[in-house]
Amino acid sequence: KQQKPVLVWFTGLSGSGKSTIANLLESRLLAEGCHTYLLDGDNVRHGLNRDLGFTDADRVENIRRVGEIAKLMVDAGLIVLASFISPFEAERALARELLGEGEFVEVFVDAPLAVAEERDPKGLYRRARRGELRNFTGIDSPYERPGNPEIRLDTATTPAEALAQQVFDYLAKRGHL
Ligand code: GGZ
Repeated sequence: KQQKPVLVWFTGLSGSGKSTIANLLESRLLAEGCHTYLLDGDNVRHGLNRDLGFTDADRVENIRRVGEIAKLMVDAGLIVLASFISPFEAERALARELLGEGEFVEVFVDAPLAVAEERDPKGLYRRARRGELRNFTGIDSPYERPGNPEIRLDTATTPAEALAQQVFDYLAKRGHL
């Protein structure tokens, strides 16, 4: 199977649907015979980045390391999906520069704060609102909306399967599959 390696970078609030969409996309890619790897908080923050928390400085370092690891994986020939809040435009831009325009696709998973907060699958927004959890993105820590993402997904109106398909179609159109 001939594939053109790329880093697909999902950014958005906690509860926006990043990981759901990234997982659906990965399943679609695997069904096509693509070689993929999904990086997210679950497999990175418990290992490589277990020394990092959620201060601005730690988030910057989290995203910097993820960019470097993703670059190695793209060099190895993989289609890499990265699913992180990645709240700062500067670090997303750094990942873009590291990979180069031909190997980077930024996907803004655009859910209004009210929608993400209403979902609150882990009760984190609730805890943040009560002041039990500090530096929570969207509550007392900033999220900088991407100014010029390749793809913006509207999760408030469209089901996750259709959004994953949108990204799949974009990758196919760009000749990555
Ligand atoms: C934001 C937090 C926080 C704080 C724990 N702020 O929805 P989740 O639970 O499963 O995913 C979120 C995850 C965010 O980690 P990232 O590595 O993606 O963040 S960043 O890119 O900003 O470095 C959330 C959980 O960790 N979580 N505390 N204070 N999200």
